[in-house]
Amino acid sequence: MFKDEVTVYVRAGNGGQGCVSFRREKYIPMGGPDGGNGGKGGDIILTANPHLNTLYHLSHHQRLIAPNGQPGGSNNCTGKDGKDLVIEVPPGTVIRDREHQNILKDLKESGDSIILCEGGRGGRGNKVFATSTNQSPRYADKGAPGEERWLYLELKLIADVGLVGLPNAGKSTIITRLSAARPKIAPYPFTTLEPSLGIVAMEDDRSFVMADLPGLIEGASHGRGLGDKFLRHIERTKLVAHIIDGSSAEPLDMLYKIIRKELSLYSPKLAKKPAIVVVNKMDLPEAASNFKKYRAKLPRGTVAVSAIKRTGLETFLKQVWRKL
Ligand SMILES: Nc1nc2c(ncn2[C@@H]2O[C@H](COP(=O)(O)OP(=O)(O)OP(=O)(O)O)[C@@H](O)[C@H]2O)c(=O)[nH]1
Ligand SMILES: [Mg+2]
Repeated sequence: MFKDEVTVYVRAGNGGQGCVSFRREKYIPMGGPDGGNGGKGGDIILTANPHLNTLYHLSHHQRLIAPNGQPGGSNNCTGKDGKDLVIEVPPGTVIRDREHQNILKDLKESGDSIILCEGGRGGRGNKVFATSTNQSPRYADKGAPGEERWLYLELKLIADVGLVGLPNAGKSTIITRLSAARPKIAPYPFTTLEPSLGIVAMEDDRSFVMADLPGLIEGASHGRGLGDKFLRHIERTKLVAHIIDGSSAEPLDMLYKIIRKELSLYSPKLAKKPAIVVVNKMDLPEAASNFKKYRAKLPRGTVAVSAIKRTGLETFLKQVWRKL
């Protein structure tokens, strides 16, 4: 299961209570106060783990609470600190405050991490309060409460190039030809319901990350089809590869414009990203004649490929590499 947004409540541990205690030992009359301090509560830490690629594991845990510090003990024993709660998320996770929607941190690289809530300080034991005028204080501090907040986590996959296009254009077929990713492929629209990533290895050790996305249709910005929310995953790609089904009965330049329009409605910034247009299914005679007919109306450098016959894919990769 893929999940690219979750809201969670997090709370750091409370500080442990300070201890009120007096030293009582044979032959040591009036041993004085010996209550230890409480331990600090555990922090809430978020960290980016490169082995994760979804937020699904957090969707069952609405509340994540770090352990409290232990109370102080007699004999000047300090309570144990609560263990920090480390929450792992995939790189590319943007952390927002749920209420104000401001970005608290963008965990872009693997290993990036942030302390989101600090554990409460432990309370001081009665020993600390002893003074010359009050040598046997009968009070101690309570531990401070841990910080708490609601978070909104949003995953924006980090890929170099994202495949966009109408449903059935052959996006998933292309990524399976170029990488080890194996999204489902079928001759009906909306086969792909969630994005997937694949690493494309070129010769001489060069490689880049490609993202296959669900199909977009006209009106996606108003929620038609699967909507356009998954476009967040190409907000960070350096490049957009726009796949067109060459065998379509509709004019190819019109198909091209539908997607361009949806991209700019989603985000003008996205629409300005460098793009490569790919006409697929060139093994079919309709595609070959359509390509000839509409080539001039498509952007310069449009590549013709057949994912099934594996033709043109080299040229496509070279173009991608040059633009990256
Ligand atoms: N003839 C031919 N068929 C192709 C080619 N590429 C893909 N197809 C077929 O087109 C259909 C759709 O392919 P997908 O790869 O699932 O298309 P998609 O763009 O990922 O579709 P959605 O996930 O629904 O958006 C499948 O039946 C594929 O076998 C091609 O180069 N030539
Ligand atoms: Mg697909």
